[in-house]
Amino acid sequence: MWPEAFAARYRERGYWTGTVLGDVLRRGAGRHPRRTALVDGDRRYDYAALDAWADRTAAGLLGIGIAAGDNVVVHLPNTAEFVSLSFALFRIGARPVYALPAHRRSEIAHMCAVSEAVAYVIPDRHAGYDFRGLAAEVRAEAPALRHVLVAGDPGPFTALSDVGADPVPLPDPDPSSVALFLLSGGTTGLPKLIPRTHDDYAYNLRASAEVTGLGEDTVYLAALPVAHNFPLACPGVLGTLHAGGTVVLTASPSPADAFPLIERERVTVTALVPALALLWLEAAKATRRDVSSLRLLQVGGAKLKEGPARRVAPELGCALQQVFGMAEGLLCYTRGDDSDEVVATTQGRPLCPDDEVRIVDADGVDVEPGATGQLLTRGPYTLRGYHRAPEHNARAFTDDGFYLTGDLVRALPSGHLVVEGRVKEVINRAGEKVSTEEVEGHLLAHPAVHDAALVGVPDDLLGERSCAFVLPRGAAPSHAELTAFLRDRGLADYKLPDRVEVLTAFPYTAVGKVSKKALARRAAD
Ligand code: J2J
Repeated sequence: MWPEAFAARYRERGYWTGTVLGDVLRRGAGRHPRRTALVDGDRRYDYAALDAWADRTAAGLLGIGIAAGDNVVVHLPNTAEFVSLSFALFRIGARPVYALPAHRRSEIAHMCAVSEAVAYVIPDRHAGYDFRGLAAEVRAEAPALRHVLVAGDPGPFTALSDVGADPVPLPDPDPSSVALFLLSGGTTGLPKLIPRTHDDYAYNLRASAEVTGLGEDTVYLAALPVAHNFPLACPGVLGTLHAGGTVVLTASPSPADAFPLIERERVTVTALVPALALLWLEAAKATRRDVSSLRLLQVGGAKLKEGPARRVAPELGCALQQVFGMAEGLLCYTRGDDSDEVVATTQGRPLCPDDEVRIVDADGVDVEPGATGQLLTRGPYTLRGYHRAPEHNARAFTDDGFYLTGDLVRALPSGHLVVEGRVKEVINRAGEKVSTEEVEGHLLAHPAVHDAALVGVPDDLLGERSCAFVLPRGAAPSHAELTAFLRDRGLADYKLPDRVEVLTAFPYTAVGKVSKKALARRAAD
């Protein structure tokens, strides 16, 4: 957590206001109870109804013994239950640990273990997958888990809809306490949990809503998985509810599903990763749907190339905002009054005047202005440490609390940043982050794999794809065999290598480490 001098400054400057996240919805329900807050397919909730639902769920959760300080792994797709449950948990001071829909046993069991979760919340089925089977496996591995709650048909577990009771007086969480945990995409080895406090996340969503120009007339389409920081609070679902707008949920961001919703609900703002933005640009050429209500498209999660950036306004008929963000905190946005040039060629500038940014060389020394180096940052909504990861924290932060982002950037005199690459061992596959060390660890568990190295290969659509180089032990395993093996180990699909290449030896660097650069060149060729 932040040292007291920093906390005092962030309060004094009005970033931390003592707002708890449960109040974001409560205020809207008081001011405009009949306005539509949330649309999920045919289900529509006004602010009063969503607020009352969250209160009933909060009372029900307390009733089954979930209390302040408890952690709950929330593994729900973009559904109304995700939103009402999140507010219920915020209100009782229990902390959602947000899993992505694509996560499977390996990730979920790890999240349950690290957070000592007391409950795990799933849909019955989603995207052709039965989550109740997964829950049975996870429960066998997670002794602290007391409840499995299911949105839909519960099977052997408890229906989330049965966890409801008449509202009871609720405790007031401390605004400086942890409100939720996000999953890190940018670290080594197993995924880390990022604690976000009420104060810091309330600032995150409020300032993001301001800089993005959200208001009561905003209709925000949540097309990316809302468990991710970007569509959740940048400004996303929570920022839209703070601004008094309407959130429209879709589980599928494909143009075939999203365009009809934009037409029907007169959507004004949405957020996409570059790979999806490219699909939308192509689909916009031929669509008969009226998407003219769109005023702003946010694109982030991976670098948007200048070519597609320049196509957004003419081809989709809306403004573009580039977003360079991270679940760890720092958010950079291009602004409405930035020139077209800046919007097309930079990834924005930091959200908060008190976001401190350093750009350093390999020795940790600040580079000359305009030169490229690793981005370090600290500020009022950037974490000071991962949850229960002291060894990793010692490497991921400087002694004075700067977070090492692992991103290579350069700064323009205006403060806008251009992302030039990264030093971290992560593959950014269509905005989804794949830790090479994590996947290599699983590959090494295969009896026919002597050694393994995963590298990213540039890809026109996804930005990057993954290629696994393996040194076999005996007969080389096939791609299909390795894929089945990794799936069996419970790894999310987006982490499966897109390609497997068998080698007899790895190239090495001068200091005797496997040369990922040489392997990446080889894969790209
Ligand atoms: C290049 N790389 C980018 C960009 C993120 C908003 C937007 C994105 C995220 C996110 C987020 C990038 N250009 N525009 O949480 O609130 C890469 C960087 C960064 C990492 C963080 C948000 N935008 N990236 O993507 O935690 O490498 O958050 O450090 O998933 O994505 O990944 P993640």
